[in-house]
Amino acid sequence: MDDRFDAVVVGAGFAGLYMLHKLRGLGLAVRVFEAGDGVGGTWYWNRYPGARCDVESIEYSYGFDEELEQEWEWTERYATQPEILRYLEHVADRFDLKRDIRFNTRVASATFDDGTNRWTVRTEQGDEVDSQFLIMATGCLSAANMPVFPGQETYEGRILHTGQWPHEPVDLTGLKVGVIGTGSSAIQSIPIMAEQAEDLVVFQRTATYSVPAHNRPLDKEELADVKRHYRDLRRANRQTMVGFGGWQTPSEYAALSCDDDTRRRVLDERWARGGLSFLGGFTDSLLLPDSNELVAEYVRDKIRNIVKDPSLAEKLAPRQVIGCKRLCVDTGYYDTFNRDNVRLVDINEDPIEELTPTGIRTRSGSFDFDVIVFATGFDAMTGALLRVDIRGTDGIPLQDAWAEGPKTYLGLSTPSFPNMFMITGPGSPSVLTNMVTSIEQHVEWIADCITHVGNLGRIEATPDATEAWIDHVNMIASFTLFPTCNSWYLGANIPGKKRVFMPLLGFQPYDVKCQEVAANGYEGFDISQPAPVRR
Ligand code: N01
Repeated sequence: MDDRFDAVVVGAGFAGLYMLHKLRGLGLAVRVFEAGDGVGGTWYWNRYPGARCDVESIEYSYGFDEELEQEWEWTERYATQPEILRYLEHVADRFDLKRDIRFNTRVASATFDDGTNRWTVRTEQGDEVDSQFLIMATGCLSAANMPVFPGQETYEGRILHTGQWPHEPVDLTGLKVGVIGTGSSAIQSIPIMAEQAEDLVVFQRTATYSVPAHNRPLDKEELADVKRHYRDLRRANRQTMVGFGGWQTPSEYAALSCDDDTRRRVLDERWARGGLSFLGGFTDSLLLPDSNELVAEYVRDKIRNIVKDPSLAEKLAPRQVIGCKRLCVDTGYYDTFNRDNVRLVDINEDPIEELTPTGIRTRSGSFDFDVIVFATGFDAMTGALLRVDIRGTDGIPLQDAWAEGPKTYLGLSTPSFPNMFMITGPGSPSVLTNMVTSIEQHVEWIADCITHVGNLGRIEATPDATEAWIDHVNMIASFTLFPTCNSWYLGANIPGKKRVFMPLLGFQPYDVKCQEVAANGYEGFDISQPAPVRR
């Protein structure tokens, strides 16, 4: 029947595509709903200038199919958004996935029926389908955070959000452009927008640590070598805490106990290599404030060396713990502020008072803009889940169940919402890892679990296991410096959002835990499997 499925998957990004492929391979009838008119998820929406992944392309790719990884040729160390989107299009075509995806279709609600143990899923476009399992592959960073400033409705220019960038090219040549925000999206787009715009003003709330990408083309030899050893790399990545960098030697130094020369050498080497592994130079820098400060001050010094105006350099130099907010990776970000057409407004000193018909008025001045770019990020990790009206047993809304913050067991499941899984949900390592490694681990675990539960079965995380898991996630975070700043990991970027540290630190131990849970008959879950009908 057209409207009855074994599984409904919401989202057709990296997670939804692999989930569909995996479940179809098990012989299940699957329907995917995708709001966009194409596959790609985050790589479909984030088309802002300069968008690229800051996990290296050879690692930010699927490992589930050896032929796929052998045939695809990445061209740069860090792939651009268009290249990643082409890759996902290729995957969708290669595995004939699109025939089971409804594009331009946004899921509005999902309601669990206690009697039948099935979900009814309704879309904004009027579909109503019925499914045993509901799998939310909605992404951790997909619900745009669009702050509303006083007077915003009066602004007559164009407002763009980096996470919802138009599909047609946006030409900023000769325009006056304002950018609000200085996170990863801003750091990548500002240098490129500055080359086009006549005048670019950046409104900074929190200065950002960024390390150079040192992006470069991948040469054929290097790629061929990786392909010869791809299995080893994938295996090694699964043994790391972050799901990438499995071939890199783990640090043997604590910043507080090595001598100045060694510390300097380690930092210089990591800076010269570029990328996110900069933070892995020392074993103690995400644990001890004094160690962290040594690394932070190194980056501040780099900023002081790059930015010619000393007072501007001090404004761009972050003060919070490095790594507490996600580290950024850039190409020419700080240097962009040496340009004559670029200005910085520190909105802590000079807050945005309102948007006017012609631009932005701060406490001390007015700026006219043709375009204002909101690089203001996302309602991370829970936003996309809570924007769907999901109702579990007894009609309980997910919004109510998570009023005090997300409550999950393993980041995969939440009590009172049987037969619903989240891919890279809050409480799993997700955003603190290479997302593709985490997605593959989740998809494979969910597929095994669904096979175990079987047709007509029902599985639900127990409240006790969930409470214990939340304590575990918090306990691990409390050993580190991660909870010490206003990051989106804590929900601190969204006014009124309950502050809870959402991701779990440590991919490898998490993977082991998930395997143990499955091996022990899915401990922490209640499973009911009706006896098979005998004829
Ligand atoms: O969003 P962000 P993003 N008034 O939340 C500011 C991934 N990603 O889209 O820090 C004024 O980091 C906000 O200020 P503050 C990556 O995981 C990856 O840049 O909250 N300012 C901040 O400066 C990343 O971390 C890649 O004080 C406001 C900025 O807007 C995540 O996505 C590329 C404000 C938002 O920064 C999100 O990145 C891009 C307000 N009302 C993204 N509200 C790569 O792989 C927010 N801000 C390279």
